Amino acid sequence: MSGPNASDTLRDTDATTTFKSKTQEPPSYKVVLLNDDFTPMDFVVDLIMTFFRQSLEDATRIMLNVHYEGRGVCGIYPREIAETKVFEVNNHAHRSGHPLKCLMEQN
Ligand code: TYC
Repeated sequence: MSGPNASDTLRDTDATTTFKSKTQEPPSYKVVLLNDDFTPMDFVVDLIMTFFRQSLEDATRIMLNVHYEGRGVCGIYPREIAETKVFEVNNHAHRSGHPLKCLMEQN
């Protein structure tokens, strides 16, 4: 047998029968970097390597994607980890005198 059964599903009340698992993954969040005209490229590459544990090659690719597309995803995390990344990245940029901004978006 395959498919959902009565013990692990919820039945919708409308005519369309859909099933929802009771054991859903917690929501994940994209941590997004925004482009600006002032933050130096090498600072952004360093920041991506440090805070998102990326290689020089991948950090450079992500930075250039942000530079040309206006924004880019640096990583996907559970809510509290994403919140900490955003806070630390924005703090680091601000303390260093750069306007770079980081935000999170639910997936
Ligand atoms: N656009 C910046 C420059 O030309 C580089 C940059 C990339 C800034 C990514 C912010 O999130 C950013 N120096």
